[in-house]
Amino acid sequence: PQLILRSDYKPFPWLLPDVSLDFKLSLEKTRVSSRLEVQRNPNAVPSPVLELNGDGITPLEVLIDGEVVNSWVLEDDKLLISLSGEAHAVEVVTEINPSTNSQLMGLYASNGMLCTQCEAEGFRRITFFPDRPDVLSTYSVRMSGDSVQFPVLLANGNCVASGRHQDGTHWAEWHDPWPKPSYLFALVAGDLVARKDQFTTMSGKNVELAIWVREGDLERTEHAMESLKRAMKWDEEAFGREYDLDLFNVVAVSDFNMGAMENKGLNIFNTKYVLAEPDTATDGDYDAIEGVIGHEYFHNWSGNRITCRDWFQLSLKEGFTVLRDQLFSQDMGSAPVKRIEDVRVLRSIQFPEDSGPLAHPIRPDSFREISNFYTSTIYNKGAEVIRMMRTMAGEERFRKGTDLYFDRHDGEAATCEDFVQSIEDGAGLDLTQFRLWYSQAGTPKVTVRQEQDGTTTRLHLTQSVPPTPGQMDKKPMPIPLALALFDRQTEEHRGEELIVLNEAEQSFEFSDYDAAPIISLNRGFSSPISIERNVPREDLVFLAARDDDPFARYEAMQDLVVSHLVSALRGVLSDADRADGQEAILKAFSAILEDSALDDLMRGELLILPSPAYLSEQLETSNPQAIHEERERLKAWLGTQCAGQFEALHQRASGGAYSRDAAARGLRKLKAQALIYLAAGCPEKAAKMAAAQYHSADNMTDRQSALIALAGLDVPEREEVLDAFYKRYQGDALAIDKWFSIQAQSLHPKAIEHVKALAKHPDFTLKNPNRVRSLYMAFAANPHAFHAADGEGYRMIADCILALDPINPQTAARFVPPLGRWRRIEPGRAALMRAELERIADAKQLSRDTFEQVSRSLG
Ligand code: BAL
Ligand code: ZN
Repeated sequence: PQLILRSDYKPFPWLLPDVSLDFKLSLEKTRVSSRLEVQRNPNAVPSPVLELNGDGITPLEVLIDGEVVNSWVLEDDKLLISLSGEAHAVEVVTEINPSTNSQLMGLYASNGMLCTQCEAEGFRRITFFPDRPDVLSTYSVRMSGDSVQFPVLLANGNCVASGRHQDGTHWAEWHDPWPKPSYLFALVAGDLVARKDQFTTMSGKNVELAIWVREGDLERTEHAMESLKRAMKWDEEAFGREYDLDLFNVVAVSDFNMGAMENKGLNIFNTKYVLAEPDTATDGDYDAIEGVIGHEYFHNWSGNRITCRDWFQLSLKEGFTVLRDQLFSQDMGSAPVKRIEDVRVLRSIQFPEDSGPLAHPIRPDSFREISNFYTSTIYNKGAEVIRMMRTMAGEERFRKGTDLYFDRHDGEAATCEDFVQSIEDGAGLDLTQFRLWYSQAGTPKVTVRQEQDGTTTRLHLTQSVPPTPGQMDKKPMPIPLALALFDRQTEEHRGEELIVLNEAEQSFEFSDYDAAPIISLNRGFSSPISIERNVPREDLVFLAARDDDPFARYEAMQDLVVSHLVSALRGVLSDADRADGQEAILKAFSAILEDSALDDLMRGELLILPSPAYLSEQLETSNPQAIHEERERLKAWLGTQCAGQFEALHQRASGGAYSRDAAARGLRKLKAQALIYLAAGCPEKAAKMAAAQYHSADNMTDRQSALIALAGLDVPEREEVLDAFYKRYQGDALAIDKWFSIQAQSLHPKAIEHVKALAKHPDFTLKNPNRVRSLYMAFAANPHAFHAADGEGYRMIADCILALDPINPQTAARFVPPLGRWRRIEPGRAALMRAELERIADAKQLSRDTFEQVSRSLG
């Protein structure tokens, strides 16, 4: 497959101001007639040929200005039409079979309904089109189909007409007045019902809201609707953005590659991010729904009104929209907890990506298959990069920058550079050097040395950005560091400061400290970097107990645990050191357990140990099973030492009536943590508590946390509760996904055998992405099972990739990164991982998606 370069960008030679599409809908044979009004683009190099992308389709008929013509050729899926004049009407007819579309890109059938997914390059599977984000058109869509099978017909924009034919079919016409690229096109036809509501915008316009689902799911849409209204209001207040159509539709589908999709006026969602009621959705699910509903809605401005010039600019819309959804969730709930959760995702997913073979800058320079670049780097690091600009500018000036961006580029297909320039101009910030964050991959490493000279404290900082594929030498980047210096005597600091490290080596001085202060650094995670510094254990214990920045408090706790576990894994921990390290962690733990000023959501957060993925990042190469064992050993020790406290905590947290307020959610989080530690330290007691919690639970959060604890234990209650869960939720796809993933990710020594058996379960199918992920993504994230020394786990993931690739390449390729980590794994396992990648590479007819990921991983 061809390598596409960012530097090759050229504007499309033709403009397509208006597009009309006519769909004769049927599950097996949908006929699509398109009419494109084309004009020469005065700002592009002229071409006598109109080049339209296609993918797996053939033209049945091509007309120019109403006449059937033969002046076209089909070349490698591209339809090349010769045009002589300045402007023409080009019509193309195609036929597609939605029911055999297992890739779930383009128009496909899901449980008897029809829906679309066009980002990034799915529209070309529906009709021939310049399927690139910088070609903006207004769309008129006519659909007709069986009125019993498809009673609801939806597309982007507003419904302008509808009616019935005498043969029992019906039709609807939709018009979207806002010019958009083809990736934002959407259509839905099916037997759906809606929760309807309204929203009045800040200028007083009324917007009809509807969330469309299968009939039995209507009860589960209240939270999504409330989240949507909150998101609409928040975007007006936080970013001055008002909704711009009379209608906003959301549709939930159970077969979906992504989480959701921001099609103009017609968001299509994975059911996972819409449906919630206490019996079926955890607190985490509720939060995720609020976040994703917000995210897709916010795209209406950051993505739709201003879209991307080309796919290299993906982070322009995704990084910014992730930041917007993060800030929204921070404002709706606990800001510190949300910040910690976001950093945890970054460190467990994006940091490993940035230090592996698939590392790429947030604005990549090349790709073969754009689907492979919907990554944590583009999304989460992209958000962090924009967050740094916000930190440096301050909220008010940052808002001036975003206002300018929205004003300046409304209606355009823009670039990351346009965004940075707008922030620079609007916020009054010099971002010359900062632009390197867009072009350099890799997580910067900052080393810190603290020196006390009389009453002067000096911080010597160095930075380096590690080499990544295709980028061996890096330049220093501006790294904003929020810090506070705690006076040892008063145990207070004199206020938070922001310093910016922008050289390879730099020193910062702080005066009037009689003794070396305790330094709280990178507060709020002001920069997405890793920090290397030797902080005395007692200072970390102090910060974990006392820092007024909640993130820094969490960080101190993490550092305490990470440094202990990493020393143990490096084999440099004497018995005495081990005992001292454990005691320090215990002291910090007890302070957290006992601190009456802490809210329980935050307390629960502080008790979560660093993830195995983050721990493995601290080592050049690692044995993931050894990391797992060392981490479990600490957990068991803490579980035993704090058994009484955890039991008391569990007791305190049990018994209250279900509520979704922060206090009740905090208690459920504590129950989950208590069971996790007790299961490690006192398994029999934990099994009884977990089974009792399961049976008395009135909500999914408590059921799930009980099941997670039990799934890892070899106790009689395990089977009993797993069966009870299955019977209770049989037929409820999202709940059964949890049943699969809890077992696949369990601590049970036989997890690998359980996964093999689950792959043969009648409810397992490779055709539904949620189900595949619930089994195999959970398994690939289970270090002790996936990294079994004999390579069985690697074989299973490779087999999954090979079986899934012909069905759904986009989803198959997402399973390659866990194997691609081989260079960071100890040599024995690395060889086994590499061998599996080579086995995949040798397969015939590999998709472009999987081919690219495997070849980069072997590279
Ligand atoms: N644009 C793809 C799904 C999302 O990021 O919202
Ligand atoms: Zn997005």
